[in-house]
Amino acid sequence: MKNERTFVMIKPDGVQRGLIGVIINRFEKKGLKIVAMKFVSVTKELAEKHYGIHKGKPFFKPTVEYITSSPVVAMVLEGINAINTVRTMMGKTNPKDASMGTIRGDYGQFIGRNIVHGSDGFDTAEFEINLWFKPEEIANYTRIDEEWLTE
Ligand code: IDP
Ligand code: MG
Repeated sequence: MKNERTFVMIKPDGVQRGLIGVIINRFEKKGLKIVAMKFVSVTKELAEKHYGIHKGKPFFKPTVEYITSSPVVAMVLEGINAINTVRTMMGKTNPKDASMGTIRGDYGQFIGRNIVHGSDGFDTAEFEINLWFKPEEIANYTRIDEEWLTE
């Protein structure tokens, strides 16, 4: 089990539907540490870089349009197994297939409105964190509950 950082975004529908607080609250309660966070109106250029791996796929253009349609909350979360923990907490890409108890399963209904993004692996996390944040925007600190969170 490794201490990791992962990039997480509350997508435009999450912001518009007033879900910022409940989503952040889930990650906080799990014990993931927020080490960077900002409210961003995403440019087409940033969206295209973020989803660059999907360039050429039929959902690329609509996804770029979706992500640039309204502000998002971008953050870096840190914790043991943070990358997989966030993916598990988000649920499957299509909210229709996502288990109840996951963010997408509890709050979403359509694949093109799936509320939240989380990096899918170590290399992607590094790429996305560097794409969205400058090093000085990421904080190094200890949370007072850390020693009670780990064994
Ligand atoms: P992920 O967000 O669970 O990692 P990816 O396959 O990496 O899923 O797709 C990136 C994003 O592109 C999805 O979260 C969703 O917003 C959008 N997307 C993926 N597949 C489709 C699709 O078939 N129709 C519409 N949007 C899609
Ligand atoms: Mg992905």
